[in-house]
Amino acid sequence: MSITVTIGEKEYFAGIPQIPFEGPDSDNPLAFKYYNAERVVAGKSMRDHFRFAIAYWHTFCNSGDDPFGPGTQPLPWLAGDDPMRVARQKLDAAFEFISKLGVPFYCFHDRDLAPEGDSVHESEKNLQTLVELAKAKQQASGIKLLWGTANVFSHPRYMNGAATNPDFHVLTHAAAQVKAALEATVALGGKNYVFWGGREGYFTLLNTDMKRELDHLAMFLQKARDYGRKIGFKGTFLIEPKPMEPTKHQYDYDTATVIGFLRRYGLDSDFKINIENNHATLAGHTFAHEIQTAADAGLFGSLDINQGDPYNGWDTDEFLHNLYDAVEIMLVLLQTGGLESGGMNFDAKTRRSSTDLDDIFIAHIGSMDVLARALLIADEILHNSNYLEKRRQRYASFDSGEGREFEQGRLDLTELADLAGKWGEPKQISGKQEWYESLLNRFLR
Ligand code: XLS
Ligand code: NI
Ligand code: NI
Repeated sequence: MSITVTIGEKEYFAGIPQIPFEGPDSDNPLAFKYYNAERVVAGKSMRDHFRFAIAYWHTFCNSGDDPFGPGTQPLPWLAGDDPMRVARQKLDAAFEFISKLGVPFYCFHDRDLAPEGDSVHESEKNLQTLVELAKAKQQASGIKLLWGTANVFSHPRYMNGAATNPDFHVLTHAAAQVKAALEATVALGGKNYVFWGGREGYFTLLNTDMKRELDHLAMFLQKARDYGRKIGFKGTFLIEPKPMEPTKHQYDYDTATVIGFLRRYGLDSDFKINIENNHATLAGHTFAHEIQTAADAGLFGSLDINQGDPYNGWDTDEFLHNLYDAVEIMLVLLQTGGLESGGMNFDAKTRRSSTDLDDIFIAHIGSMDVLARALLIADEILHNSNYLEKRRQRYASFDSGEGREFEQGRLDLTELADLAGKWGEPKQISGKQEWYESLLNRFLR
């Protein structure tokens, strides 16, 4: 399953060939040092461990603007005044980039792919036109769609929310967009469909009926699910939690909150969770914690792979480059069965001051390598150390005798209390945190 380089009307990344694997000794910034798609680790190729996907919005639509200044990165495919022409140029650039990088998947919002028109109908037509072109590009390159989604947060009409907007009229526009984005996802064979509730939240409870808004959100998701299934979508619906930004309090705060929501409204057999590292940081959790929480609930879906900055409180969407964190993630993924129909979507952008076109390649290659290296390290820790045995031993008192009976529900509170009286004060047992941390560091090589 290899990817064929696909160039459109114009070659945007001229001089850059398909990125080769050259191994850890290479100093070529445009080569992989660790990511070798065919290499099998723990019974699976690296391609299947990661299922990397390129985020259309950051990589092809965003030229580095921030609240304090305009874009700095001259992206040649965004030049021109005709929005449909620009959309076609963007598609050319996207498939050239993704195929040269050799990545198997991509992800988009409706508005990344095609511009909004003057009416609901015209917006739908624009999207359909681009979907047909994208279909041909997918066929020519072998690249597939990991997920589609609708951008129901940028347009000013969504300033008070989309599915949770207090004005029903606004909700209907969100429905029109989600309907068209679901159709696009089905037409392109998307494996998943994502809901990130950008403006689904509130700034002050004084003007907010939270219960009613959450009921509306759930109803909206149920109707989206029903429509998706009706038009033949067999994939997974995903909710992407984020605690804040743009709203002060977002309803999909973190993985645990979303698990509760899905179960409360009976959505947990169609929906799973798409976890983003930077959002975990904002919620005060590690990425590993969020993945473990979702996996333990049987609701782990997919990943938005990036990293935030622990020193400030917003979504900086940096390319993941921290090896230690990457190892923790891969340890969890290897133990929980990993990505099934999910993937690792680069919801990340190059820094505003990284203005060369090849910086986009360097950024993605860097992240793919750090994750591939982390996979090798995590696999070694699991196979060539006593890590698992040591952790299992911590719980040995539940493996037999009364501990076992407790796990089986056969001891009541009085019987438990009697044991405390009989056994007296427990012997102190070290948690050995530094031992575990040193072990991980010993394998970082
Ligand atoms: C924003 C979100 C967004 C989703 C897709 O913070 O991460 O990019 O991934 O709508
Ligand atoms: Ni995201
Ligand atoms: Ni984000």
